[in-house]
Amino acid sequence: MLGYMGNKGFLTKACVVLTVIVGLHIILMVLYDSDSGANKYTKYRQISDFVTDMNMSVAHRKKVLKLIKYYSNGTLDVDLSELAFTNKHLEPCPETSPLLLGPLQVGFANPLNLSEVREDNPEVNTGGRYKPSECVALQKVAIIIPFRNRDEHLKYWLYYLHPILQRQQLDYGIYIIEQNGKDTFNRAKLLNVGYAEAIKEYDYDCFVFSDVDIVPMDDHNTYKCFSQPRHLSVSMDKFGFKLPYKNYFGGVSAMSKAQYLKINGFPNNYWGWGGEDDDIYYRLAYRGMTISRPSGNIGKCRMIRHKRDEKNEANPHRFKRIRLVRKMMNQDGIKSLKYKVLKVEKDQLFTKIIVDIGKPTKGI
Ligand code: BGN
Repeated sequence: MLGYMGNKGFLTKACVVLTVIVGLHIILMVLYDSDSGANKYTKYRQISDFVTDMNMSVAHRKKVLKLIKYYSNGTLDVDLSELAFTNKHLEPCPETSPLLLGPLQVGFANPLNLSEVREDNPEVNTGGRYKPSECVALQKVAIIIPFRNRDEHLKYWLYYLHPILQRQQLDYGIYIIEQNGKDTFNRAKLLNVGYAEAIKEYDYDCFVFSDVDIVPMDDHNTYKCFSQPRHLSVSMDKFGFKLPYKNYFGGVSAMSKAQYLKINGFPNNYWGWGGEDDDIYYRLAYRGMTISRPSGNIGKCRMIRHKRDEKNEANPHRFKRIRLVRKMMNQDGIKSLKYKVLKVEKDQLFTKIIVDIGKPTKGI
């Protein structure tokens, strides 16, 4: 019995060694045969295809790649380390996705069933995570939604946004940040929590901050980051499909990690409705940034009509706070953020994080 097993082990090893030697031979022939002008990319593809076809384990693949490098004697000027970890060589996605449809019908009359939304989006994985299988996404985007008591709105948001984000060929994750308890709502602090929690999970390079009740009406309005902070909800139905004022930065916005950190994130001390989005706008302006926007047509979106939430009354301190942005932005932001995660719920369509963010202290 033992002798037989030993024999089988030997035969398997011999086969692997033989395959590797033949493989190396083929690769070296390809390399030396190719004319000196053959570009790096062709070489990369040839090696990549070969290594992938062999269907080896990652550890094994690494060994083979080491050997290839050794035998190519330094003539191989491609980065082989990358190949060891990818099963398939994918091209980067194009700058504009070919899957976009343009203007979309958006309405909120029919009630939705979350199980159906899950079934409609089979490629979305636990936590609301997706990345295109056809190409390497250009950006890794965390979408952060401040939340409390808006389950109906969330269903519409997920129903509309998941297909749009997939067509936009983004590598994305959905984070619903729910404020626990009944104290006054604090949108900007919840957004900071979303940023802090999302980066613990994945190497996101872009953050989209969205209200739960806003849905874009054209999928060319890509939920990604630009060289300047992006305002996406530029023509909302509620404001007659135009900006309510020039520096409006509420609703849906996107910032790269660098842009967000440059302003020390968002203020933590706007309790109740209003002003926090203007504070963020001034933070950006004081750090020398400008706002990038899609055209009014592409930037059209619908907001779900609803009555003012309880415990989100207009914040009477917002006028005073706005005047103090320049002074306060260094002290108050992501660097001073404090909160406690109470529960994390992983749905197929989203990650919900229930947090204790405290309550307003007197005079704020
Ligand atoms: C503005 C609010 C914004 C809100 C928009 C649109 C303030 C600050 C006053 C100093 N700003 O008036 O927070 O997003 O209306 O509703 O209240």
